[in-house]
Amino acid sequence: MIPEDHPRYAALVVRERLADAMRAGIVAPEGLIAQGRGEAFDYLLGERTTASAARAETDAAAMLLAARRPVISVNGNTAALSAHQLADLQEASGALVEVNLFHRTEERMHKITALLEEHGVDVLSGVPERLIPLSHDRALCLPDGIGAADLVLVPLEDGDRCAALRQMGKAVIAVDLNPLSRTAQTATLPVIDEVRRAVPAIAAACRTMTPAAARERACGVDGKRYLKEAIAAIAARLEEMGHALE
Ligand code: PTJ
Repeated sequence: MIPEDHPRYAALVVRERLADAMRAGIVAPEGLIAQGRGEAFDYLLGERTTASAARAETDAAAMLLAARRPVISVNGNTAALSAHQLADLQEASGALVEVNLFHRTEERMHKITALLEEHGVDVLSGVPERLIPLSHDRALCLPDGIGAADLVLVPLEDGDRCAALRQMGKAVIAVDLNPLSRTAQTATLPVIDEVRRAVPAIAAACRTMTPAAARERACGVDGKRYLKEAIAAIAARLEEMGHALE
C-alpha cells in the first residue's frame, strides 16, 4: 500500500504497476532496471515534457501521418505502461502495431498481445521471420509489419535494433528519456520524453494536422537538434540545482 501523501507517490504507483506486470509475465525482470534508468533521466529533465520534446512530438505525428506504412513496435515495458494510450495513437495515426521483444518467449508474446487487445489495440499477427540483421531475437519481425515498414516507432529501447533498422533504409522515431542511449543517438527522430507523456501528445498532434502539413513538416525533421537540446536542458537543470545549494 503506497501512502498518497508520499512525496514520490506517482512514481511509486508506476513502479508498482511495472512490478505487478513483471510478476504477470508481461515485463521482463530486466525491464525494471530499464525503468530505473528512465526514471533517473526523467529526474534530470525535471519530470516534465520540455518545450523541445513537445516539438519533437509534433514532428513524430507528422512523420507517422506522412509515412507509407508506419509501424509501432511494442515491448513489455511499453505495453505495461501505455497499452491504453497505444489504442488511441493507433487510431489517430493509422499505424500498425507489432509486438517485438528482446527477451522473447512465446508466452510473453501472447500475454503482451492479449493485454494490448484488451485495451483496444489491433495487434498485427503472422509468422515472424529473421529479417533484421541482428544476432538476437529482436531480429524476428513480421514481413507485413516491421519488415515492410518505411517508419518504425520504437518506444523505450536501447541497443542495436535502431541502427539495424536505419541500415535497412527505414526511418525510426525513438521515445527514450536518455539522450545518450544508442537508440536515441541513431534514431531519425529522438523524442526525449517519458513514454506515458509522449504517446498521448503524439496522438493529439496527429489529430490536429492535415496530410499536407504533415508531409511538409516531416521533410524538415532535425533529430540531432533534439539530442543537443535535451543534453542542454539536463546541463542547465544541474547547474541551477547546484546554484540553489550555494
Ligand atoms: O520487453 P523486452 O523483452 O523487449 O525488453 C525490454 C527492455 C526494456 C528490458 C529492453 O528493451 C531493455 O533492456 O531496454 P534498455 O536497454 O534498458 O533501454 C531502455 C531505454 O528506455 C533506456 O534508455 C531508458 O532510459 C529508457 N526508458 C526507460 N523507461 C522509460 C524510458 N524512456 C521513456 N519512458 C520510460 N518510461
